[in-house]
Amino acid sequence: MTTIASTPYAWPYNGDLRPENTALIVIDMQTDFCGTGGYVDHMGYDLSLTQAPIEPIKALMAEMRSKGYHIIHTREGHRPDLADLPANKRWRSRQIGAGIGDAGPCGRILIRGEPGWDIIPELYPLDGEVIIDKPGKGSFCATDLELILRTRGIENLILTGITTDVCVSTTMREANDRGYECVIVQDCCGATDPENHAAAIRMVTMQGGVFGAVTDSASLIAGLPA
Ligand code: C5J
Repeated sequence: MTTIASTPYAWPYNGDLRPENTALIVIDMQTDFCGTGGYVDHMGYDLSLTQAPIEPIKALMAEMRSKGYHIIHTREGHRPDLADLPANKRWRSRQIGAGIGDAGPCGRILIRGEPGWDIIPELYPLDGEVIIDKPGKGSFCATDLELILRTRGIENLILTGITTDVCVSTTMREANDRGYECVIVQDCCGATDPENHAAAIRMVTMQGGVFGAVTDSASLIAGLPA
C-alpha cells in the first residue's frame, strides 16, 4: 500500500502505485502555448504563467524517468490542410487575432510540423516515449491514448502541463469518466489566468475528489516508489 500526500484523499485511492501501472502525462508543453511568438503570446497573455511549470515538470519527469514510470506527452495541433480543424475553432481564434492555421513568427499557428507546434526543447520527449497528437483539448478525443493505456496496463495518471483550465482539465475529466485514477500536480500546471488555474484545481477537490486528487511535485518526488 503506497500513497502520495494529496487533497482530498491520499492518492491513489487503492494504494496500488507502481511504475508499471502509472504514467506521467505532460500536456501540450509546446512553443505555441509557452514560447515567444507562439499562439498564447499572439493572444496577448502573460507567458510567465504558462512557463511557470517548466522547471517543476522537468524535475518530476527526471525523477519518474529514473524510476521507470511511463512518460506520455501530448501536442495539440491540426493537419496542414486543416481537414481536422472545426470551422468554429478557427473562427474563434481569429476573433482574438491568433488564427489557427494562419502564419506567425513560429510558423503556422497550431499546425503539425511547424516550429511553434512542437514541444519545447527543455521538456522534449526521449526516444521511445509516447507522443499523442490531438486535434482537440482532451487527450482522448480522436487519439489512440486509451488503447495505449489499456495495452500497457496503466491505471494511474499523473497530470501536468498547460493549460490547467483547458487541456489539462478536459483530459482529467475524460480520463476520470473512463475509470482512470487521476492526480493533478498543481505546480506542474499553468493557465493564462491565475484565477482560472486556482479554480480548475479547486474543482477537482469537490465531492470527495470528483475528478481525482491534487498534489504537488515535491510530494510526488518524496513519495513515488521505484
Ligand atoms: C488551449 C491547451 N488553451 N493546451 N489549449 O487552447 O490548453
